[in-house]
Amino acid sequence: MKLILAIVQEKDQRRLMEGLVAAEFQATMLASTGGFLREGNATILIGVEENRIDDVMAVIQKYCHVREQLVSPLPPVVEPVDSYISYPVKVQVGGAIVFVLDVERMVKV
Ligand code: 2BA
Repeated sequence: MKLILAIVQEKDQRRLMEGLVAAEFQATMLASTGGFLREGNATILIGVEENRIDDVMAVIQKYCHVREQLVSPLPPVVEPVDSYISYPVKVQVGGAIVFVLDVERMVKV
């Protein structure tokens, strides 16, 4: 068995969970925060048999989209704040960051 851990954008989380349930996968959603943007995202845990990993990936790809986001960099610590002009920069976020982990044992008691 494998544990798929997918970090997805807030905008995609609801439809992805619905898509997973419709495809008969069991999933748990945790609220999380990205370290770079400091914005809410969702971490979804999905326990699956190895032969269904590609099916889960297909559902994730269907519902998670790449988006561009503007970020205003913080002023450098050494410069006076009033002499610093910050230009927003674009970063690409998502579709999803996916980790696939080995599961030693799953027990339901
Ligand atoms: P954040 O850390 O908020 O990052 C949002 C997006 O900002 C990233 O999108 C990436 O395009 C950009 N970014 C991140 N760090 C950067 C940096 N030092 N310089 C420039 N741009 C940077 P994604 O790569 O799609 O990641 C989306 C979210 O997935 C991340 O949100 C983070 O919560 C999670 N994530 C990504 N890679 C991870 C990893 N290796 N381990 C754990 N979580 C990860």
